[in-house]
Amino acid sequence: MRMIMSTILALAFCSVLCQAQIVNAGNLPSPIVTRNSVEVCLNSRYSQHNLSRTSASTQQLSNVLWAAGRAPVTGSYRNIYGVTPTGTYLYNPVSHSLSWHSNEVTNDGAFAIRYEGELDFDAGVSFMPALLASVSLCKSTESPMASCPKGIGYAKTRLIFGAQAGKGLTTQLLVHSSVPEGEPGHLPDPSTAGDNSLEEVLVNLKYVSSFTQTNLTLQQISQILWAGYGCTAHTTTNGRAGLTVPSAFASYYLTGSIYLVNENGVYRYHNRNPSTNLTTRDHRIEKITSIRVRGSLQSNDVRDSLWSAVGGLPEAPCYVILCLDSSYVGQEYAQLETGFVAGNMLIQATALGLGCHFKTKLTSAERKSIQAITSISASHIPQAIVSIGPVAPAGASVSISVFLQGDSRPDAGWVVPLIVKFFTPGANVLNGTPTYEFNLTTARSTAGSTAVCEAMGVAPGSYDVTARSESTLMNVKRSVVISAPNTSVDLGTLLEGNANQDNIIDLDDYAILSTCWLASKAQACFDLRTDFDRNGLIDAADLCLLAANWLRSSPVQILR
Ligand SMILES: [Ca+2]
Ligand SMILES: [Ca+2]
Repeated sequence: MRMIMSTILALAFCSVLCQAQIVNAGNLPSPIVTRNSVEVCLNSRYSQHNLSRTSASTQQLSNVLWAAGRAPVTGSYRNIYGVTPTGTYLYNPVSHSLSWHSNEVTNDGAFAIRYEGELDFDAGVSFMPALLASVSLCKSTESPMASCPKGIGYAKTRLIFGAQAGKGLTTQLLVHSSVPEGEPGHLPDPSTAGDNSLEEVLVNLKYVSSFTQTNLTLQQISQILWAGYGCTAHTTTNGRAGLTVPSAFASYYLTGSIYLVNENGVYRYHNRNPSTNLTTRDHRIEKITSIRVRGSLQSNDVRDSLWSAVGGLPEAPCYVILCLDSSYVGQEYAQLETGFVAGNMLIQATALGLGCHFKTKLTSAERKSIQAITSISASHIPQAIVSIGPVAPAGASVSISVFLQGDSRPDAGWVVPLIVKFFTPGANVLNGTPTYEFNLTTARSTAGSTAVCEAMGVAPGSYDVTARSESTLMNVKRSVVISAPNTSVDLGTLLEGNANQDNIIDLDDYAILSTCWLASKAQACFDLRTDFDRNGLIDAADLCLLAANWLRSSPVQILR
C-alpha cells in the first residue's frame, strides 16, 4: 500500500514538474499560421550545429511536430517522437497530441524529433516540413528555431532544434543558370518569394497518384528542381554553398544524380559549376543524349517506357528520378537526403498548384530497367521516383468519341468545339439542367476515324450523355454507365447542317447557307456556321450535308 501511495505521489510530482517544462502529455496548442511562403523558408534554411539547451515553447514544439505529421507516410509505418528535456513522447498526428513514451531526454538542443519507420527515405520526407515550419516561425509571435539533423552518438538520426533565433528570412537569390536564356539547359530563375503560406500549403499537401497529362512549364520545372536541391543564400560552416536541404557534413550525396524525365527526354540536374565543386552554385539541366528509342527515332520521350517498367508508378507528365552514387547506397544519411529532396518537391509542387507522388522500394530489376530506359550513368542507382503534374479531378475520366461528317474535311477540321453534358437518366436533355457540362475541344483520333476528347471528374454512375458541335444537332446516348478510372463513350455521328444552333435542320439553316454560297474563307461574306465540313469553302458539299439531314431534329438517339 505504501509503495502504491509513493508511486502515485511520484506521478503527481512528475506531473507538476512536467507542467513547468515545455511539454505535457495530451493535446498541443493549435499550430499558428505565419504566412511566410514555402519559397522564402526554403531559401532561408540552414543548419546550426551548436544548439542552445534553452527550453522551447509549447507553441514551437506544436508547430514543428504538426508539420512533421503532415508528410505522407511512405513505407509501411512511421512513428514520430518528440524528445524533450523531460522525456520522450509519441506524437499522434491525427489528434495533434502527445503521449508518454520513455525516460530518454535530450542532451543537445531544446528538443529533437526522431522516427521509427520502415524507410530512412520516409524520415527525410517528414523532416523537411518540420524544418521549414521552424524556419517559418520567424516573423510570428514565436521565435524561429535553429536546427540540425544529427546521428552520431544516437541510435537513430534525429532533427535537433535549438531555441536560439536563426538568421531570419531572406529572398536573396544567389543562383542563376550559367546557361544563357534560350539555349538548351537553361533554367529560369526560381522564385524565392511566393505568395503562398507554408502552413496552409502543409494543410493541403497534394500527395496524389492520379495526374492529368499536361506538361509542366520550364518555370515550374525550374522551381521544383530548385526546391528539391537548389542553392540558397546560405554558406555552410565548411565553406560550401548551402542547399534547400540539409546534408550531413555538407556532403550533398545527390550531387549530379538527380534526373528529370519529361516530354522532351531525360535531363541531369546540376546545381554546381563545375559539377562536382560544392563551393559553387548553378541551376541548369543537361540533356542525356544517348537514349536508344525503339520505333520512332524522332522522340526522346521515355515516360511510357518508364511507367511500364516500374510497378505502382503513376502516369504523370513529369518524373524526377532520385539516384545515389553506388558508393553511397545503403548509407543512412544519403538515404535520408533522398527523402529531404522528395519532401521539398512535394511541398513546392503543392504551392504551385500541382500534385506529387513518391515511388519507393524499387526492385533491383526495376532499377536496372530505369537505367536502361533513361541511359543514366551506370553508377547512379535509382532510389525513388517523384511524379509531378496537375492533379486529376476526383471521379472518372470519360473518353468521348464522335464521327464528323464531310468527305473533304481536312485534318484541322477534326478539331472542333464539343459541348458534352451528363444528365440524370430520363431527363429532358434539350431544356433540363445537366449534372455536368463540359466545353471541350476535340482532337483527331490516332486512327483518324473519329474526333475525341476527355471529360474529367465525373462521379461514377448512370447518365444520359449528350454531345453537339457548332453546326450539328445534339446526339444523346441514354443510361450510360460511367465507372472509374476511365470509361469510353461513342456518341455516334454528329449530323451537320444546323447553322443557327436551334434543334432542327430546316429552311432557316438553308437561308444562312444561301447568303454565303460559294464564299471562301478570305471573303467577308464567309460564314463558318455553314462550312459544315470545315474546308474553308461553302459549296455543294456543304449543301449536300444539309440536304442529307433535312428536317432531322435534336436529340438524335444513339443506341449503341
Ligand atoms: Ca437549325
Ligand atoms: Ca465546306
